Amino acid sequence: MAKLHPFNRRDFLKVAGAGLSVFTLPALVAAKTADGFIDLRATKTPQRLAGENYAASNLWLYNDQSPGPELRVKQGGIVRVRFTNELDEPTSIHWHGIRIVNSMDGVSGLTQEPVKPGEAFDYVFEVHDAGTFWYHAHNKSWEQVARGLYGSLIVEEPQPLVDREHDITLVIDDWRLGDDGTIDLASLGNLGDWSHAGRLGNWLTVNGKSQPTFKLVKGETYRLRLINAANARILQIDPSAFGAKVIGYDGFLFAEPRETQGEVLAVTSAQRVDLLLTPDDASVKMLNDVGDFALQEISSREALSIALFEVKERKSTAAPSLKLTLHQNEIAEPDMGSAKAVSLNMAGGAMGRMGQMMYRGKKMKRGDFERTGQMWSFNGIANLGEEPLFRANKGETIVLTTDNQTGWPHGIHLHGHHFQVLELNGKPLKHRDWRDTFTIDRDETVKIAFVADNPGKWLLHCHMLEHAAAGMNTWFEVS
Ligand SMILES: [Cu+2]
Repeated sequence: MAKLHPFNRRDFLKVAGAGLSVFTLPALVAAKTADGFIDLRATKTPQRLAGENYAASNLWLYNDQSPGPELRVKQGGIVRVRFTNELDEPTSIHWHGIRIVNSMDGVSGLTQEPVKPGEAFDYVFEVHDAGTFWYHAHNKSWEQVARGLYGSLIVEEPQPLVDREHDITLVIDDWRLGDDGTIDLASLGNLGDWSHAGRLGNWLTVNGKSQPTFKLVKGETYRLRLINAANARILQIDPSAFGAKVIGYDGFLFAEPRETQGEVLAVTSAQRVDLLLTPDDASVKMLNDVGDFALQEISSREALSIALFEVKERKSTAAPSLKLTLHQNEIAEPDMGSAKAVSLNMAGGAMGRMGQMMYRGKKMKRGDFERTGQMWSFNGIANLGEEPLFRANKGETIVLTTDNQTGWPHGIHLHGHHFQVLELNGKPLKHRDWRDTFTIDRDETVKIAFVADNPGKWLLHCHMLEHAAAGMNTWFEVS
């Protein structure tokens, strides 16, 4: 895996010492239109990524912000977004993890026509589940997301776990910067990335900043919402290193907080992890003697700090009280007795078994990859076929067994539904967590189950966006 590092250590340190360290929350509220819609625009925005000594990158952002404005809504509320496309190419917005009405899912070419340059589209949908979600472009995602078209979507519980001041979203991205410190646009669409691990970056940001510092108060409890917005990078973290407990994945909270005790947590592209953290002397691996600590990415030998946390002594005597009941979203349990079994064989990619592969009804031949960009397949078919992977009647339980015969890990995202992860390599998992994206390593088999209760045509794809572009896409229909 390409090494993730500050773009240039010396410059990085200069930047870090120059006062970028105090983090301010991104703008929380986007402007509203006269008729009550959130005004969200895809904009072409020059922005510096590597620091003041480098030129601005040509980014595509929502409302000129990286990440886009955080959208917040109460559970059961209605999201109303008037989206205007100010880019020179079509785009659409997917509301990742929301069990949404199909026509609002934002998948160009499947659930809507992409929004043309200069045109607008109203997204209106109810949010049934509370949790940590996000939104991002879903047309040519491999380029549009890489250039910055994403933001967080937080659905608040009726009684939030912590107050707003203790509720911190961290939208994490890895950008690929060139030698000049600007986003490497020339490598977008590089077929080497498409056939290998996807586009991995070399510059890590949280909420658009490199290694921001969050100020915490000792003894108070915080909720951290981690969102992996990277095109393809799997982030590896150890929440127990700073005393955090894991309370949920992909927006759905567990019944109880979980201690991970040194276990490495893989957070694949598009996945979210919610953590609960009470900084105190006993549990946190300190960075210094005043109790500061870091959230670190530990996939390479040299751990890299994603974000820093500065811990201050509490001034008042009482810490805010904490309601420790974790909110449970209502979701139908799979009925295993009457389930429909579906299998999904993943093949292709560099160093993998290609087998026989069909693309747009034709057998792929040697040399076709360079021409079509297609080299990954689900059940022998690259990209969306005429026929769905399966059809389900509304309310039917689907058990999907995925077998990864490629040489690479993947993160598979199911649209419109959350599922339970049942088994890994034939062994039942200790926790049947609800997710919308699951990780599958090479030679692994993962079994998931869900009730197909949301009518429409839905995408099922690898969320490593280059893999999706190069074939790892299919669809299913619920009627
Ligand atoms: Cu993949």
